[in-house]
Amino acid sequence: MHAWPASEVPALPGKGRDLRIHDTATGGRVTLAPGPVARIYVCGITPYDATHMGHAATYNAFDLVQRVWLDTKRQVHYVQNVTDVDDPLLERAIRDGVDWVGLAERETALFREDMTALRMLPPQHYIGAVEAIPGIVPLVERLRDSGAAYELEGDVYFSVDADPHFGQVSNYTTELMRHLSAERGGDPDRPGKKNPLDPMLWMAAREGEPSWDGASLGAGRPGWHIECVAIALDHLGMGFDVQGGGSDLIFPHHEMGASHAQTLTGEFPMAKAYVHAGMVALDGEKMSKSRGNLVFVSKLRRDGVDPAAIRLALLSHRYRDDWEWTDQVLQDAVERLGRWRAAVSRPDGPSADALVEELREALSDDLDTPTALAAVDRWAALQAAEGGTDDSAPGLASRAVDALLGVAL
Ligand code: 5CA
Ligand code: ZN
Repeated sequence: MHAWPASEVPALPGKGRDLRIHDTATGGRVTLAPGPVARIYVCGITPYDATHMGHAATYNAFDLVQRVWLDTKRQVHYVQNVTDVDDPLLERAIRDGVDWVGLAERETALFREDMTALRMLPPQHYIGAVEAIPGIVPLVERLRDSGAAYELEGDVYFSVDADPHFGQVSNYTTELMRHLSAERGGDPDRPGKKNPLDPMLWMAAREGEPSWDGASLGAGRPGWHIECVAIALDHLGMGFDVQGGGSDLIFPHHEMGASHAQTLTGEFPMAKAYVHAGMVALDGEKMSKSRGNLVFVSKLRRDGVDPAAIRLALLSHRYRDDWEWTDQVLQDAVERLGRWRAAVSRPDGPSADALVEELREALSDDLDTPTALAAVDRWAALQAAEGGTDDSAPGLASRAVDALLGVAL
C-alpha cells in the first residue's frame, strides 16, 4: 500500500537528546540508544470507520518518538500496518450492506488524509494484512511444524506455553489475561484449546467470508497478531527499538505478537521497548468505534478547524495519560495556536536558543508535551510583553515547534 506524503522536518542547530521512555514490559523508563537507523513498528488502524481523536492521539505519540530520534540526527525506519481484513471490518460491512474491500479502501484513504493534515510522518512501509498473507502462511506453517501451534477443527492456534517469555510484555495475571482475551477478539471458552489464552493464527475459511490460499493450512485468513508479526519481521527484523500502540493493545495483541516472534526466531525480546499511549475518552467512556462515541479528525477539518489546533489539543496531554476530549480542550488549543503564531510573525524577539533546549529536554523525558507546550507559552508571552532584538528568534522558534512538535506555525 502507499502511505501518505511526508511534511518536511526542519533541522535544528545542535543535537537532541536520547529518548527516555516508559516501557510496558519492564514497567519503568528505558533510555533508547538506537543505531544510526532507529526502527519502530506502530500498529495501524482497522479501517471500518474514520480516524477519531483517540487514534490521532496514539499516532501523535509515535510521531513524537520519531521527531526526537530525527533530532539526534538518526534516520528512522518506520513500519505500520492496516488491518484490512478482520472480524470488526467484515461485521461492519455486513451491517451497512457494503463491500468490505471498498469500505477498507475508503477509510484507509481518509486516514491518509487525516495523517497528512496533522503532519504525522508517514511510514516507509505501509502494509495491509491482505497483502501480507503470502508471508504469513509460511510463518504459521513453521510454528505448527515445530509444535508451537496446533490445529483445532481446521483452525490453527498458537500455543502460548511454547514461549518461556509469555506474559512478560503485559505482566498481567492469568485472570486478567483471560478476561481481556474474551473482550478483545480471543475465544478463551472454545472447547479443545490447550490453553484458553491460545490465540488463533489461521482461521479456516468460513461460509460467506473472504478466504485466501493457505498452502498446507488450507483456505482461510490470518489471525490478528501474526499479521503484525509477519510485517514487523519482514521489514524490521527482531530486536527493533519500539513497538507502539494504544494501551488497549498491551494484551492480547502485543503480548501475543512478541510470543509469536520470539518462538519463531528463538530470539528475545522482539522489541527493546513496548510503548503504549493512554486512552482518549468522550463523555466518560473510551472513544471507540464499537461504542460510537466519536469525534472525528475529518469532521473537525470539514468544520474548518485548523489541523495545527487539533494537533496542539493532542499535545496538551501527556501521551501515557488517559484523558477526556472536550470542546474546551480544542478551544484552548485554538487560542494557544493564535498566541504562538502572533509571536513568531514578528521580525525579531527574545532569543529562542534556550527554548530549543527546553523542548528537547521535555520531549526526551518520556515525551513530556505539557512541559514542552509551557516552554513555548513562556517564550510567546515574553515576546508579547517585551519583545526582543534577536532577528533569528521567531524563525528558530517556529522551526523548533515544527520539527519537534509537528505543528506548523
Ligand atoms: N488494527 C489494530 C492494530 S494492529 C487496531 O487496534 N486498530 S484500531 O483502529 O482499533 O486502533 C488503532 C490504534 O488506535 C491502536 O493503537 C489503538 O490502541 C488506538 N486507539 C483506539 N482507540 C483509542 C482511544 N480511544 N484512545 C487512544 N488510542 C486509541
Ligand atoms: Zn498490530
